[in-house]
Amino acid sequence: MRKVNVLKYFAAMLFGFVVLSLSMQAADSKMVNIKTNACSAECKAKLEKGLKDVDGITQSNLNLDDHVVAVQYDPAKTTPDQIRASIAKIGYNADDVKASKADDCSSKCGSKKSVKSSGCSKKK
Ligand SMILES: [Cu+2]
Repeated sequence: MRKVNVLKYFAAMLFGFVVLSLSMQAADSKMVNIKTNACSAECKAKLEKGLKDVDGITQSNLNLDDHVVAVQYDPAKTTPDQIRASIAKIGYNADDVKASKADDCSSKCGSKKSVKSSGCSKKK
């Protein structure tokens, strides 16, 4: 009998913990969509890899069709403006923030949609 009660207690604890951690996760992360000029698989890899190293960013995914990067972040650690600045530093325009280095892969794509699947370093 006692054993059953202990099991129930642990089950309730576990359930409570799961609910708590899920709600904390939801409260701790926000999403922001940022328009970039990144357009190729090469850009995507570079941008997502760069954002992965930024403190407060938990996840990012660039959509190559509309050039919008969806960034999941911790609002206690960073802000959309800081994320835009980080994207500009990596080498891409982010909404109104221009990339800090113009000579980038992104300046070679942009015009042609066909660049999408190939790398930007490829000569036209
Ligand atoms: Cu590119």
